[in-house]
Amino acid sequence: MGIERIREEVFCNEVETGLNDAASKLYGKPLGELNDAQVYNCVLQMTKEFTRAAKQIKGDKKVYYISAEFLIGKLLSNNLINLGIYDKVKEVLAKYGKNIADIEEAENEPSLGNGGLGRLAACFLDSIATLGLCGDGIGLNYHFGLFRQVFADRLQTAVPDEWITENSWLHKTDTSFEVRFGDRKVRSQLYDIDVIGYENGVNKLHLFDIDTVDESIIKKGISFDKEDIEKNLTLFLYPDDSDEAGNLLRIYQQYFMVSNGAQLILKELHDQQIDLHEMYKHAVIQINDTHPTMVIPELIRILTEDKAMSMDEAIDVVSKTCAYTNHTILAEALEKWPLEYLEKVVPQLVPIIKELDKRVRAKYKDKKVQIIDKDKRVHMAHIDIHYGFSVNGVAALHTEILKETELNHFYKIYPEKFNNKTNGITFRRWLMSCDPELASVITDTIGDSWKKDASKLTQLMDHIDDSDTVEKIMEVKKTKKDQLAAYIKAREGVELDPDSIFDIQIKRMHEYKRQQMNALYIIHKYLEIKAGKKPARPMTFIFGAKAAPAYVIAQDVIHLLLCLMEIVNNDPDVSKYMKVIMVENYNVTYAEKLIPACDISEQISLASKEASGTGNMKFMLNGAVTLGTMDGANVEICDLVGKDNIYVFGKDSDTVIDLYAKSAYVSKDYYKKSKVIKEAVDFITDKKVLAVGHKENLERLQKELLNKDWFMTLLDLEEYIAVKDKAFADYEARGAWGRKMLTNIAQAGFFSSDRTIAEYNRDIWKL
Ligand code: 26Q
Repeated sequence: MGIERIREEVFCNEVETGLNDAASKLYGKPLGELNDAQVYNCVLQMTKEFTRAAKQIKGDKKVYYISAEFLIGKLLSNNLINLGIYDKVKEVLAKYGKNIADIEEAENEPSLGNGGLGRLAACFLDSIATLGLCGDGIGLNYHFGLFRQVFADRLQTAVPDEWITENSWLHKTDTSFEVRFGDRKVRSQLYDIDVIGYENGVNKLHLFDIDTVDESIIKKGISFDKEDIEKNLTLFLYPDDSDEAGNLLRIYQQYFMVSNGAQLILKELHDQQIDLHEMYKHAVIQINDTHPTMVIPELIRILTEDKAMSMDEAIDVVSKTCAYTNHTILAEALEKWPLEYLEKVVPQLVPIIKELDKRVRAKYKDKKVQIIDKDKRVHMAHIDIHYGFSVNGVAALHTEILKETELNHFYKIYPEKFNNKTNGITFRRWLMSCDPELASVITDTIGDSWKKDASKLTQLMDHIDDSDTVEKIMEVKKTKKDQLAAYIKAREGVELDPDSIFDIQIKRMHEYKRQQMNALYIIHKYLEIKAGKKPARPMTFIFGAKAAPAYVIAQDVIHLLLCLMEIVNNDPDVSKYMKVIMVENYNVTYAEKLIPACDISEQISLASKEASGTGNMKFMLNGAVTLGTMDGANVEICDLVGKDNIYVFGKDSDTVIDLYAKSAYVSKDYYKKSKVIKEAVDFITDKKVLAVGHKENLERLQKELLNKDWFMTLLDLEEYIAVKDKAFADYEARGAWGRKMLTNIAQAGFFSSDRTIAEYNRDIWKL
């Protein structure tokens, strides 16, 4: 027996013993007699034991990734894969009559993020540990993550989504700090979650909380008493995604996070007897968007007040420690807090912020780079740029736009601070875990070195003319479509045809992402079919999206989609040829089912508005072909796969930026000029739609498109229809389509977050 085989058996025995021990300890019963939820708890217990035995990553310098959101999703299968015991656990469970997929279902999803920014933070933690880098996450332990979405009367309603159960991945620690809000004090409690690298060591995600949170203050839906911070501080993740007005509670949360983070970092440096004048040699703080920006003044405050540093010294050392990532150019998403709010919540930071602003004013006359503007609003990003050593965008185009337009004034002052780090995704979750069938075809074709080095996926290009490989990839896609159809049937009660084309748009609901443009395409197809023009193959249009509860137009788009779903799916003339489905409560878990089953990936934001996108990367990795604008990381996808393997349409970012600058876009002109556009927009308030929907919502949405259309839906609609039709037609040349799929998979290696993190480390962190 070979040594490998012996090791495997030892491992297998350990897994089985571990599971049985957990079963008898937790339930006093053998594993085979437990229900799925109980078995889940046993696997959780055993995984924690395995993790305890794994190596804790150490280093002379450490990165602290501080973020208001960590959208980690379910952890079980990812952790088992990273520990290298997934197959063993599956085998042992099967021996006891349990299916690992059912056990995974029993885990609650921690939805501790809104969307891309939070999910990126989670992928980054996975890659930091996988590369063996010493680095922890710092965030908040929200008792309720993003709301659970429930459709009622074809409208979105929001209800609390509890995720913490008696047994969870959280470890209660002995760490606790005092946090002061003016003269009110609260005491924090730190919980940790282990971050397990792929076949490597373990880091930590530190989530701060307070013991006095009171879940009983929740009233109807997700409303609650905003006043009593002792009861509500970490109760909810804010459901805002880039367009919501902030308020005091958000500032309370942000300060609670950064004050705890700063104290934790300083304590760790103190434990290593580091001279704080040299803290930047041992610590680097990556600030994820502006939500944690107050960590800069907070550190300066502590260093000057408690650690006897001069203001000059403190500013110098903090500036050498902090780096900032920008995730948006949408003006409304850049945080600007009224000074008066900060005075109410964190008066102790105000003199520091004023001092930082004073120094900027003394040096630069340009008002656009001031921290406090004439309306007494504090521009959080400006603090990061002046008092951090690195500013990065999240895709090549995004970084160029920051440098040339949005942050051009700063770029002129600090060209050396600006750099690009194109986003990435962890292949452990977004391929190995969610599409093991595809992972196995890849390994059969090129071996498994791609698992540690994603750039090896390009070896698949050697097989592009090998019809066997292409065939296998297409068979996997069909399998995943069958699985998704079964899942959707069970959850939503809608029957999908797995032989139809699965066209999928899943992401937060936002006007700039233009789900409304996709809706107009669906209307257009519906009208064509009604007029007798039948498509070559049935089409399935799938959506998943949550909208910020206060974002009215986003709610209206959801309403329109739910109305179209009702009309299309119940029209016998049409439903043979097309179906529409908007899945309820789209989240990470749902994404893991939808992405592997996708044929066409909708990435149709208005050029210049989507900083990067990361869903686009997940889809391509799973063999979907992108239909997209030249925006965010789509530009890099296009460069990698070539024009034959992506469907590109729409005006480019230069044109769009120019239209904004000149206020030259008039949506009505497009409506008047084009019969197709007019018919589609008019249909929003057609009697068929009004019969199933609400007049108020539908009229408001239609008016918005005709009179404002801030994100220029009608500008790109005709080209979108033409290019989408072309994609559907090309799908019929099955062999050629299979080669497009393979090319996309082969070129996706660049988008591994391992590559992104290696770049952060090389250029910014230098661990
Ligand atoms: C700001 C102020 C007040 C309240 C809420 C907010 C807020 C909350 C969440 C602002 C922004 C967010 C989230 C932004 C986000 O997810 N951005 C996405 O980041 C991804 C990772 O870089 C990119 O791929 C996406 O393009 C970008 O939209």
